[in-house]
Formats: sequence, structure tokens, C-alpha cells
Amino acid sequence: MSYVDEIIESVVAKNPSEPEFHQAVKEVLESLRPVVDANEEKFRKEALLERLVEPERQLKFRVPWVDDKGQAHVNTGYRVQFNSAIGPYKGGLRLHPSVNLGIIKFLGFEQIFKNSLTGLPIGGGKGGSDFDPKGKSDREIMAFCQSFMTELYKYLGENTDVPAGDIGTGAREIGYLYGQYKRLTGRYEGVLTGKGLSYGGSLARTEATGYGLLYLTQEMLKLNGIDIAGKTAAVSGSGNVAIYAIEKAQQLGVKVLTCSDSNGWVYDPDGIDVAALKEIKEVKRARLTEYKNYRPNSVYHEGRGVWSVKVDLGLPCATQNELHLEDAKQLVENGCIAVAEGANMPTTLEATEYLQQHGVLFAPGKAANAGGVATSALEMSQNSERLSWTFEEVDAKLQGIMVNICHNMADAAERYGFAKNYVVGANIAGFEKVVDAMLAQGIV
Ligand code: NDP
Ligand code: 2IT
Repeated sequence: MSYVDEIIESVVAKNPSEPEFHQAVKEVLESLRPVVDANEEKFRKEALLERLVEPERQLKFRVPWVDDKGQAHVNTGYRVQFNSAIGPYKGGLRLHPSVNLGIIKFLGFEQIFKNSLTGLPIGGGKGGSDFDPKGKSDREIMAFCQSFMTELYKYLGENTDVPAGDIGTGAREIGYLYGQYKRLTGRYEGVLTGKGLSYGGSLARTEATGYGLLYLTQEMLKLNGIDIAGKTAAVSGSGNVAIYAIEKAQQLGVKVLTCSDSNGWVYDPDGIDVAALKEIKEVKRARLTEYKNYRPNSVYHEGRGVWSVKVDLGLPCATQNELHLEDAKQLVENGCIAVAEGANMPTTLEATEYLQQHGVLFAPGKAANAGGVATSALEMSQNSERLSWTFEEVDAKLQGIMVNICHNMADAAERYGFAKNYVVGANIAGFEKVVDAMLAQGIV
């Protein structure tokens, strides 16, 4: 059996209840076959793949908190410090009832390669909790965040592990987490990113993931001789990534026809109204059913359906495994030319293969959504030098990074004889730097 197959088999056997982690490992290792085969003896001797798929450390802890009525609750907190070969652990905190160890591990594993692709010195980590922020008061959110940080702070530090936002964790949560970290340690340091602008945050971090997604999509289309202006797009989700993806898409001349939340989706034939979306989601924290009040021409549908709309570009920006094989078939039938993942692993393996086999350009999340963590690393740089850069400076750096990632993934794919297979390209390009650092640092 090949080394890659052995490792995939052992990951499944050792972590039987973690299907998302299996999926992420399979996707990455399958596409690394050419590199692994060429170095098999050395990698085996150093147990390189065994070390790559085993987190350096995984923390699981109790998070007790009291609601507004005086009732106590207990959630489970996680932080997986996956790989520090190229820098301190870096990755977001997800707050969603679906969170479990396998989901945090899949996200942490992806993060290793994504962070490497940015070209910046950040290792891979991820964390979160099965806490559900929906319907909670600000006080309850604060109580949870303070309790969560009261355990986690011991393992963090600006040079050790630097968390950030993800699903359910935005500016409000980062503020409460930061306040508690500072109170417990007495240290004012860049230990979290996505901070508010008044206490060390970076301009353009809020926009970075969505904007970066569009910068990469634009460049990928350009490499294939296609102009992004004038295209139509379907976006899923209506959170941080989706909102700023829609905003940048519109600035680039793309008409975005859809967005969604976990209850339903909106079709707006005139193009999504970003100001309305921001008010509904960022200010009111309400549901998408409200969108019709702002745009009477739009249609709200319960359930799934974003991928049934005829568009040129598919931009999944909600969550993992939200674009299935049937959706991929529908997109192809409707003449879709490109799919770029704003979310982490939103496309199933079968759907990804179908899209690629049918000539759809496919940018995997670890490349396409790397703008968020890249800008987090720029926030760390600003914190270290105790300076703040302008929006234009950060945005220009973000654009440069996304263009670079696009070229690196395209070049790596070509170098190994998989031209235009950006999944292979992104995985190999991300892997090369991490492996080099791991081999140089010995068996640790
Ligand atoms: P938000 O919490 O701001 O928004 C998430 C959106 O996705 C909401 O519209 C939410 O709907 C929807 N959603 C979440 N879970 C589900 C689910 N299980 N089923 C259906 N819809 C769901 O998160 P972000 O925008 O920050 O994150 C979106 C994706 O992008 C995630 O995969 C995240 O890991 C990834 N990502 C985020 C980055 C960042 O900087 N924030 C960086 C890189 C990737 P509802 O409100 O109804 O729950
Ligand atoms: O998935 C991701 O890259 C994020 N949620 C952002 C991580 C970060 O550290 O900014």
C-alpha cells in the first residue's frame, strides 16, 4: 500500500467519529501523491505524514456560564494547536452548536496549508465551542466569552497562539475575549486578531476574507483569459465572508443574485443590496426573511436552493459541505464557469471532482479565503511595531497576497503536470514550505 493510502487509512481508524477531518485529510493527501511519491523513503523515515496529521496539542475544556435568568449552562471549548513549523498557531474560533473535535480538527488541518500559502509566518490552529450565540443577549455572550477565555488564556500569547473570528465569532465576541485575556494576564498584546480599531485592530480585516476571495477569483479568471466584469454570481451565506464578497463583487462589476442563511435564501434579480444586508445581519442580527422589506422585487425561499440559479460564478461562503454533487450538476448545466470557496470546505469531494471534470475553474478555500488570515497576520505585524496602516495600505497588501497565491497555486499545479487543477496546486504549494520547515527542525 502506498504511504499516502496507509496514512489515510490510519487517520480513519484512529479518529473514527471525525468524518470532516477524514475528508480534509483525504483531499490534501490525495493531491500530494506526486510530491510524496518522489520523496517516499525520506518522508517515511522521518514519519513526516504521521506528524502532519497528528495535532501538536489539542485542548478540550469545560465552559460554564450563567444566563440572564440565573440558570447555569455548560458548553465544551476546544483549541487544536495543529502545526507550528512556520510560525505561532493561528486560526479562528467557531461558535456554533454543530462544533465538535472533528470539525475543529478539519479546520485546523486546512489552516496549516492556507496559512503557508499566504507567505506569512503563521502556523495552523483552530478552536471554538458548541455554544450557540443566536438569541443570546450581549450579557450572555460576554459571560460565555469570559468563561471561555478564563481557561484558554493559559495556552495563548502573541508568539504562541493567536485566535481570531470564524462562524459566530465577530467583533463583539473578540472584544469580550480580549478584555478577559488582558484582565487575566495584565498584558496588552496582539493575542487575538479581528480586534476593534480602537484597541489594536487592523483596517480592512473585517472586509478581508470577502474582498480577498474576489481578488483571487478575478486573477484566476484573468489567467484563463476571462474578464470578471459583467459576470453574474450566486453567493451563499450572509455573514462576514458573504457580505464583503458581495460588496467587492459589485465593485468589480459582478451582479450577485443570491445570498442565504441557515433557514432560507434570497433571489434578487436586481442584485443583492449590500447596505440592506449589512443592516439586517450586522446591526439587527435578524433573519433573511427581513430582506423583502427592503427589496420588494426579491423572492425569499425556505431551505436550500442558491445553486439552482443560472450564474457564471459560484461563491459558497456559509459552511462546510453546502455544495453537493447535485448542486454541481446544476451549476454545470447552467453554464457556470468558476467556483471559488469563501467558506472552508463548502464543496464535497464528489462535487469538486464533477466541477473540475466539466471544465469549471475551481479555487479551493485554502487559497480563495486566505485573505482573512493573511490580513490577521498583517494585524499582528502592526501590533508588533505599534503602528496602524491605512485602509489603502492594508488593502493593497491583501491584493498582492491574493494575486501571489493564485500564481503560486497555478504554477505548482503546472510543475507537477496538473495544469489548471488548483486543488492540487494549492495543496502542493502550501505543503512545500511546511515540509521544508518540519524537516529542518528535526523530529519534533
Ligand atoms: P458568520 O457567522 O459571519 O456567517 C456564517 C453564515 O453562514 C451565516 O449566514 C450562517 O447562517 C451561515 N451558516 C453557518 N452555519 C451554517 C449551517 N450549518 N448551515 C447553513 N448555513 C450556515 O461566519 P463567517 O462569514 O465568518 O464564516 C463563513 C465561512 O467562511 C466559514 O466556513 C468560515 O470557516 C469561513 N472563513 C471565515 C473567515 C473569516 O475571516 N471570518 C476566513 C476564512 C474562512 P445563520 O446566520 O442562519 O447561522
Ligand atoms: O478560516 C479562517 O481562515 C479564519 N476563520 C480566519 C483566521 C484568522 O486567524 O484570521
